[in-house]
Amino acid sequence: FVTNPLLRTGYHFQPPKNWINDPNGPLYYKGWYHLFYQYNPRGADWVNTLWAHSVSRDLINWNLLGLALEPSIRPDKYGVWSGSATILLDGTPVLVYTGINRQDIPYQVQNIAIPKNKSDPLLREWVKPDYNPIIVPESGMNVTQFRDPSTAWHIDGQWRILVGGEKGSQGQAYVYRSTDFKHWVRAKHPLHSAINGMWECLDFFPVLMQGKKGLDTYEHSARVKYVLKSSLEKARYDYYTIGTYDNRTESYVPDDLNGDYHRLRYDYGKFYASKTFFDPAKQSRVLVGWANESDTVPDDIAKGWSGIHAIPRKIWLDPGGKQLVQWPIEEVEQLRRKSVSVTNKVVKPGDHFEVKGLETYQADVEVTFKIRSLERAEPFDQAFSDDAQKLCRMKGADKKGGVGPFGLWVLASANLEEKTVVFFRIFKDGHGKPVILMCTDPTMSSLGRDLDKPTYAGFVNADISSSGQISLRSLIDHSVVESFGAGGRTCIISRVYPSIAIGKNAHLHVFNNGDVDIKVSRLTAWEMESSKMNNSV
Ligand code: DQQ
Repeated sequence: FVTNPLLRTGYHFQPPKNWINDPNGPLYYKGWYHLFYQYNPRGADWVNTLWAHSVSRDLINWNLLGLALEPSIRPDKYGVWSGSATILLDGTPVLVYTGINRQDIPYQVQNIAIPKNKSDPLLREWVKPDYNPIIVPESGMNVTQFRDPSTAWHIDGQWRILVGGEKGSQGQAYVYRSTDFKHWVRAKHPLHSAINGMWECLDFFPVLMQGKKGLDTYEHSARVKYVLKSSLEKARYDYYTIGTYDNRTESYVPDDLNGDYHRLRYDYGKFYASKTFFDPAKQSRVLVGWANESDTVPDDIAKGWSGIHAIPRKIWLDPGGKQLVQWPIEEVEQLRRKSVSVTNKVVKPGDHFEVKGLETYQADVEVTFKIRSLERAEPFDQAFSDDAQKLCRMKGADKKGGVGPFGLWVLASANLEEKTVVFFRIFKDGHGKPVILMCTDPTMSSLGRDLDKPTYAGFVNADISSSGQISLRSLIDHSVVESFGAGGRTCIISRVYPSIAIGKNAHLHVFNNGDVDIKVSRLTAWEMESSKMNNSV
């Protein structure tokens, strides 16, 4: 059943076939958004990858251009791995990426590519100057853990770029500086380091302390905070901290000194190797990320494709300053078609109702739940305060609770033997303060075998006591369920492969498995049109 074409996404980015992973070097140039991505042109499994290239006017509808960077020079002969784009001061985009230069071990060096023809808005051809590689590991460095250069930023006449690494068990954000973007010298100390393994795909960018407007990487003032994101190779999650950056000492200090261990994540689901970029057209910072498959590699090869990208998300600092907020870019709403709304509907304990009158295998659902009282909320066990996922595994969607679990059954079969559950469960801590858990429970998502069905969960930092309500949005797309709790304070994307609840056999329900009434103040579900994914230009 995994080869059923109805499990391919309709509006989440993927090329026509084969393997993809990390988004690379997203950028905006002369009216076009450019997305590069790790790609295997020969099959649906990971081999030493290269960069494929798609362009878009809106980050939702894509044109496929082909390959942008292939192994072609000594410093990238055995692989063109991840990297980033920087727009130079004169407006020229450049790509900096990791090349693998040895066959026996993945020895990593950093290379640059520049457009052959700057007047081509599609940037079809890239040239690798003969001064490559621009950065090589020094003696004593772990040469197979030295990769994924970040977007560069410019302050006081100097460029800085980050390269991720590992020293002992410490993740490293090495800083390299240059005045001409050719010759790079490492700053004595890393920007930051911490004990948690290799830091892949580092991203470092400023955010305004107030408002949703995004900033370019070089905007540096007293009114900004910085975000440092690392993709932790072992955990396969994207973690970030918020902090301050001092360009004189070239150091970054997280506001929460334990932040490296408190583990804020962009997304509590299957979301990895993400990257942000500044969109000058919309003046916003946009996050793109990869969601891999949850089936087996032989299944991927049989179906001929593997990997999708999440819907690009606008990202900004929460007014409290302690976390980021993410929301699908508004352009995705152009795909909304037929809709159905439900208002002021009470769901009694143990009840559920189906949202009828539309197809929901490719849909966008927004719902606001009203909770009359938190009196019956279950007591929160502090032992789980750092492990939402474990709590959710124990108290899955079908375990009765006090306030919740309540939420959505998506991609549900007619007889409900298959369903993916996206829900909230509200607890009360020792001081009577609500603790909100958001989960995606895929354990019943498919009767198919050999599927990885991890329960994903995160806590939601939202004020439910005074508002008495909480919102949920889910973007459903055949084998993707991408959810945003409380306006994007907590996000969970997961991959599921129903064997019955496919296409027109997929249903959508609202359920309440708690002990108190929950009111749906408003629910709107839209059928989503497919985006143009791989058109030619
Ligand atoms: N994938 C790339 C690496 C990166 C990893 C290779 C993260 O450059 O560290 O495909 O998914």
